[in-house]
Amino acid sequence: MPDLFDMLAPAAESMAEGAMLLRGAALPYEKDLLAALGDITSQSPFRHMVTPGGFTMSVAMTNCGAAGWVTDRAGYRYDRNDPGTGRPWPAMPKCFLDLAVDAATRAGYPNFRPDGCLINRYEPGARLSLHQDRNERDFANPIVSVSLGLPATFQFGGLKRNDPVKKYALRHGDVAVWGGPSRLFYHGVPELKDGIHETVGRMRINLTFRGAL
Ligand code: MD3
Ligand code: FE
Repeated sequence: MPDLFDMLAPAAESMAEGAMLLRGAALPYEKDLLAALGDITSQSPFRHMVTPGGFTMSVAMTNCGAAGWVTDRAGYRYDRNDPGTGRPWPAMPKCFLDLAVDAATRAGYPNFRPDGCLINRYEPGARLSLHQDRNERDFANPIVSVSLGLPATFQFGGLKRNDPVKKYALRHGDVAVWGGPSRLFYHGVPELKDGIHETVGRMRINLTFRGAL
């Protein structure tokens, strides 16, 4: 039987085959997510990582869960330890896991159990150029993303870098699930516009839940 939350949730919007946008789905979790985020970043702070090509990323990152995504001159990979602290990444908070599993279930992936969450922090001007996410072991797992704070434009293309891109506004509380054919689609975020969000401040935070290992 659907609970009150399901009944009040707006219908999922399809972005592409396998990709669903759940507007506002993180809003009931907002307070818990922001508190848990503070715990995580006190243990594993945001940092600007370096790409294999030697560029410092404008997006600052950290991770929680068993596996964290990292990049340095040696390449892109998942690591059980935070290279900054030498210790395991902070555990995945229950509210993170609950939201990811709930969203994946609503999008048609009831068996998804993420083992890592990459946390991206965009300050005004930060951007993420068009890329594919292909460091995960099994592309049958979807990726769940949660947007918090300032709104961003999200660019979503196809399997080839030169495929035409669609643009979506991703706002505070929006959750998207990327599976099936869309799992390997190129995507990116152009420069974040300046602004101040009333609960998150002068930044955008994006959580991406992954089956990494
Ligand atoms: C579509 N993050 O962390 S979230 C990333 O807003 C990343 O921080 C962006 O791309 C951000 O890798 C976009 C939406 C997203 C995340 C992963 C995807 C869309 C995706 C993987 C495959 C297809
Ligand atoms: Fe990505």
